[in-house]
Amino acid sequence: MPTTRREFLSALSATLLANKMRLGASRPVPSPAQLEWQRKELALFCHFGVNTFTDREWGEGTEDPRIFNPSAFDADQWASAATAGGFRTIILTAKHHDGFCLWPTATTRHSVAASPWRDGQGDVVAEVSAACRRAGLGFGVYLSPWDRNHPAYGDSPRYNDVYEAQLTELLTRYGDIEEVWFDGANGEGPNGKRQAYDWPRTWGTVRRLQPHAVIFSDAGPDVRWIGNEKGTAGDPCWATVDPMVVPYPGVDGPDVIRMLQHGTPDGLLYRPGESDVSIRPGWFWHPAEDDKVRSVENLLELYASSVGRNSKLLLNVPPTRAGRLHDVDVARLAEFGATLRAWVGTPVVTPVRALDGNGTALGDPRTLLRGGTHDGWSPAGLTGSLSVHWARPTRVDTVSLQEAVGLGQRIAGYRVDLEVNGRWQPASEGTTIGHRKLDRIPAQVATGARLTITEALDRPTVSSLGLHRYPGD
Ligand code: FUL
Repeated sequence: MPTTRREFLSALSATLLANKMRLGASRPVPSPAQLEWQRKELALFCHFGVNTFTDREWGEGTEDPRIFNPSAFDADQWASAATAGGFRTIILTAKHHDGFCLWPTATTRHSVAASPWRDGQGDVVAEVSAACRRAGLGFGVYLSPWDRNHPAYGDSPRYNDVYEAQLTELLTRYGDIEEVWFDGANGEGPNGKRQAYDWPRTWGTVRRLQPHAVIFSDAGPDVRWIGNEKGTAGDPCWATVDPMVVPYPGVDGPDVIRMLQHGTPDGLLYRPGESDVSIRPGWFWHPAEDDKVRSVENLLELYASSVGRNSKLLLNVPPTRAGRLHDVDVARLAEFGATLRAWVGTPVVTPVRALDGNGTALGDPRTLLRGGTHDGWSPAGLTGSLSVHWARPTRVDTVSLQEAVGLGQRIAGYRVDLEVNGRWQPASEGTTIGHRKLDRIPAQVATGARLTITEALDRPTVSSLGLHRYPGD
């Protein structure tokens, strides 16, 4: 790291300056790419490669490329399963730690070109990116820096050139890349050597070749890891972080995990968290796990503990040896998508009146609270309340709140009360809201809801307040 530390700090100060200049804001605000990334809420992760054929999680790098031979590869099937589930992006493991490349690269013979699949003429990255484009989905790549096959690994400058060449191929051949996913694993190479990665160079390459892509690593720079692989963000969860606590990928320790989980209200950088988790116990497909696919209820809980806490959910669904997503997983995704649309996608009440804390009418709540990124309802000062009212008593058990995060994340305390039989009853309270906060509450038959902002770091703007009912309740 020491050789690159200076470059890190200069990149950091450039980002800080850019943050300050954007909208002239006093608090960090998201870049347009970060904002768009978070609004998509759900991305599908696909771990696919030689491990799919060896039934392993981490390949050794010694696998024979001839084992890679999906029998009925169909990237459109992946894309339609993603769409049915409500996912907006697919991120593919173009290369995992075993070093096998899913595209015909000039940097190694250890790739699809040496496999019998499509007579060595196939290109998984090309087919998945094209399927995403046809389906209107974003496309992202995972390129493992750790490479247990490449002979140059551990010979730092030489391997860094190889890695740069691989990244360049991926970022120049397949159209728009929405997210580049950098895993922090740094083990030994085939020669027993460890590699010093050159992150500033790598990130610079992404910026140059795909300026609209967001870069993920545990430390950012655009999107941070949420600190676990359970699909659970911290509560509270700030999009802002202190970069001095998480200065570069691979840095470890309890302070780091706390920062990744919760962010910090006084963080200088806007760096929202991504929650990666698998629909099965493993990241790759294993036949023995076909009956261990998460239930719809469990997936909805993951949504609530990630997206519902101001994070993004990156759900891994691994393709099988056929090169298709398994029927069980496909059915689960479709059911998850339908249930989520019926729950968070469908408010059970349509408020007809909105009043401020003094009882003054605020205009049509549908216009005021329509989920904008830069507008909504704001109290006169840092705190205040708003109530919405609807015509018929209705059973509700979930509150969904959104903050206009385009202005920066500002809300640091809130309370929700429900109007039950003409009286306000406490329903939920919390700290951060951010892009979305989802609170499941004891079911009540209510005619109104009141949101009170109890603490904020700057004048807050609430962009939506939705009342919902969990399907089946
Ligand atoms: C980890 C890797 O070691 C796993 O195999 C998987 O790819 C996961 C998403 O990241 O660090």
